[in-house]
Amino acid sequence: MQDTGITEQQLADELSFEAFRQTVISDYTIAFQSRQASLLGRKEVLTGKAKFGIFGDGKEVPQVAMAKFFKPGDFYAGYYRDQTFALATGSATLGQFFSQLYADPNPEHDPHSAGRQMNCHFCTPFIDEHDNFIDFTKTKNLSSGLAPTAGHLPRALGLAYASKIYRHAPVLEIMTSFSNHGNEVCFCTIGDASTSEGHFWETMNAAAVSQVPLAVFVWDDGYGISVPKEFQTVKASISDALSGFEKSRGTNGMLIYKVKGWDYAQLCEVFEEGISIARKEHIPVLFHVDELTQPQGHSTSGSHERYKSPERLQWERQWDCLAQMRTWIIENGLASTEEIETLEDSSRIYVNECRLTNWKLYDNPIQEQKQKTLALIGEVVARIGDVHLNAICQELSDNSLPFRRDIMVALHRTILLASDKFLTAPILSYYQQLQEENKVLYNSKLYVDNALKPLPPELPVPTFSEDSGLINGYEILNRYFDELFESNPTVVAFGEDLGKIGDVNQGFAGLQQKYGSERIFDTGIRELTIIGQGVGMSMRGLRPIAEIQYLDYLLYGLQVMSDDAATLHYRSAGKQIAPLIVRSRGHRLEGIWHSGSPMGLMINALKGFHFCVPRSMVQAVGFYNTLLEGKTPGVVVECLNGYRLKEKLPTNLLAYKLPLGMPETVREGNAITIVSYGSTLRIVLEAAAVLAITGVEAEVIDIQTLIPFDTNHHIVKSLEKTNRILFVDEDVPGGATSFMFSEVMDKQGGYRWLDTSPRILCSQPHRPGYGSDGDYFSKPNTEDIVAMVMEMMAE
Ligand SMILES: Cc1ncc(C[n+]2csc(CCOP(=O)(O)OP(=O)(O)O)c2C)c(N)n1
Ligand SMILES: [Mg+2]
Repeated sequence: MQDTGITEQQLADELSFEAFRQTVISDYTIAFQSRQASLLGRKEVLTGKAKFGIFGDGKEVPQVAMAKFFKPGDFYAGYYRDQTFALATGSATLGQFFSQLYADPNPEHDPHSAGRQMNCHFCTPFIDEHDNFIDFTKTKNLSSGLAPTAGHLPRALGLAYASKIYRHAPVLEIMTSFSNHGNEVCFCTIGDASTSEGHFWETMNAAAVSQVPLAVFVWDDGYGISVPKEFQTVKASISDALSGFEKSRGTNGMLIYKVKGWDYAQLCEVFEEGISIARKEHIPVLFHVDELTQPQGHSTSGSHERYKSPERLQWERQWDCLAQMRTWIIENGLASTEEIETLEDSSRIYVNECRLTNWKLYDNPIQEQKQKTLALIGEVVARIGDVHLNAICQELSDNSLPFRRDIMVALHRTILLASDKFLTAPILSYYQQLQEENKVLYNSKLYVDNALKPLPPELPVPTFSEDSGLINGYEILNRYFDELFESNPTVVAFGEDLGKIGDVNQGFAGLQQKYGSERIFDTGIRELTIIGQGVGMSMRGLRPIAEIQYLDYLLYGLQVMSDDAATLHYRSAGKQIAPLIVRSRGHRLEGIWHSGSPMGLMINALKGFHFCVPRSMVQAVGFYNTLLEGKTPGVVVECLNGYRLKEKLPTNLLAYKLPLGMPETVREGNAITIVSYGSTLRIVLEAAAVLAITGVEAEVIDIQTLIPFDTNHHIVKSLEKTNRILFVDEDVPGGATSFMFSEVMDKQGGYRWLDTSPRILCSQPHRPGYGSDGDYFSKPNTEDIVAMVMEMMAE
C-alpha cells in the first residue's frame, strides 16, 4: 500500500463512516420522497384525479428504520400508513403508489391490488402464474392490507405462528422454500387508536402465550381520526396498558419497547435489538412508537384543524419526524444544508415525474376508449343527426377526466336510443368487447382460477369391503385424520380442546400423542384469532384445519373469514391465497347456542370460500379431501347430532373426493322434489318414508355444498319431472332456503316447470328453545314436512 500517512484502521473507520453516512442519506431520501408523494397525492384528490387518499406522512422515519431489519423470508401485515416501509424495502415504487391512488386496474401498473384497493394497501406476490407458492425465503413478503382497523392482526399472528411450526415440526424440514428453520419474523403495524379493538388484545395475548416471532409496531400519533388517545387507551399509553404482558425471567410474555418516533438513531437501535430477539428466541415484541404526527391530517376527507388545538398543531410542526431527522443529519455533520437541499430539489422533481408517468399510464387507455367511442357515435350522428345522440357525444367530449363507466354509459345510451340497428352494430360490438374487458379488470379472481369448476364426476368414490362394519361417525373422522396426518406433513389442526383430548367429539382423539403438539394443538378460547391463525399459516404453505368448536361461535371469527380470507384473492388481484379449512359442527342439537344453523349469514359473508354442508361423516371426509386438493378456503360444517350415528367405514379414506357444487339425489320419486342438506336431510328422508306409505313418492336431493351451488342445474332436472318443489332447512326465514329457492327459480329457470307454488320450510325466526321439545317446536320436523307436502299435493 502506498504511504498516504493514513493508517489502515483510519481508512477502515472512514470507509465505515462513509457507508453509514450514505445509508442515512439514502434513508432520508426515501423518507423525503415518501413525504412528497403524500403531499402530491393529496393534491391529486383535491383536483379530482383520485377519489380518496390516506397517506403515511408523519410516519416516515420509523419506517425507514424498521425496513432495515426486514429480511428476505420475513412477512409483513400492516395498515394504510406504511408507504415508506413499502418503498424502503423495495416492495413498491412511487409509480405504483400513484397507480393505486388512481385505482388503475392494470396489474402491471398497480401490482398490489390492480386498482381494487384504496391507496396504500400493499402486497407482494405469494404465488406464481400457475398459482403455486413462490420461494418465500428469497423475497420480502408483504401480505395484502385491509381497511377495517386491526382486521389484519389475527392474520399477523398466523404468519408468525407458521415460523414456530416450521422450526419445531421435524416433518416440515423438507419445506426449505417456505422457511429457514423458522427464522422469519412477522412485522405488523397498527395505529394507536386501533389498539382499542378486541382484535389487538386477543392477538397480543395469543402471541404472548404461544411465543411466536411477531413484532408489532404501534404508530402513535395521538389520534384515531378526531378521537384522542385519552379516549382510546387506558392511561393513554399502549405500552403502559400492556405492562402486565411483559416477559420476565421464567415467564412467557413479550418484550415491550417505547421509543420516540422522530429519533432515527434510537429507533434503529431499539428495532435491531427487539427484532433480533424475536427472530432468535421467538419472543413477540411490541414497539410503542410515540410522538408521531400527521402533517396533513387523517385523510383527504377532512382537515385536522377541526379537532387539534393550535398548540398541538404547533407541536406537530416542530416534532415532525422528517424535520427532526433533517436537523439531526446536519447537526451531526452527515450532510450540509446545501447537500440536503439539492437532494430535496431533485427528489421533488423525481416524485412529480413518477406521478405524471403513472397518471398517463392510467389515463391514456381511457382517453383512447373515449376517442373511439366519440368516433363511433359521431358516425351515426353524421348519418341521422339525432339530437339525443348529439348530446351524448357532447357530454362525453366535454368530460376531460372520464372513467371507464362514462364510456359504457355513452355507448349504452346510443345503442338504446338510435333506431337504426344496422348503423349501431359497430357500437354494440365495441360495447360488448369493453364489457368483457371490464369483467376481467373488475370481476375476476374471486376464486383461485378453475377452483369453482366442479371436479369431474369420475372422481374416486368411497369404497367399502364386505366386512366394512358400522361404526360411530366420529370414529370415521378419527381414522381419517389419522391417515391424513400420516400422509400429509403440511396439515396442522388446532382449536379449543382439540389437542389433548382430541376435540369435544373425539375426531382427533389420540392423534396429538401420535403426531406431536406442533401439528395438533389446543388454543385459548379465541375464535377470532383461531381463524386468523389459520389464514396466516395457510398463506405460508401450511394446510391448517382451524376448528370452531360450535358453529354458533363462528360469529366471533366471521369478521376475519369474511373481510380477510374471503377477499384475499380478489383484493390482491390473484397474487395471494389463504387455503385454510374451517372445521365446525352445527345444526340441531340443544338450545339457543348449540343448535345454530346460520347458513344464510355465512353464504352472504363468505363469497370467496367453498362452503360444504355434508349430511354424514363419510361425506365430510370426501369434502376435506377435495378442499385439500384445491387452493380456495373452505368451511365444513359437520352435523352436531351425527357423531354417534353409525356409518359404514370406507376402505379408501384418503382417496375419495366429493365434487363441489354437485347435489346428490338420495331418494328417487316422481311426486315432488324436496331439497335439503345437513342434519335436516335425515328428517326429510324420514318424512319421505312416511309419505311413501300414503302413496306419495318424494324425490330427495342433498345439495351438499352451498357455495358453489348446483353448478350443473341438477335440481331443475328433477323439478322438470315432479313439477313440485319444497326447500327445507333449519336456518331462519330468509336464510339458506331463500337462497336455494332463488337459485333454482331464477338462475335455473325452475318456474317454468311448476304445477303448484314452490314452498319453503325453515325454522321459526327465534333461536330454538332448549330440550327435545324446544327443538321440535322451533325447527322443521317430520310432521311439518309431511303436512306441507300433502297440502301441495292437494293443490
Ligand atoms: C373497524 C373499523 N372501524 C372504523 C374505521 C374507520 N377508521 C379508519 S381509520 C380510523 C382511525 C384509526 O386511527 P389509528 O389506529 O390511530 O391510525 P392512524 O390513522 O391515526 O394512523 C377509523 C376510525 C375502519 N376503517 N374500520
Ligand atoms: Mg393514530
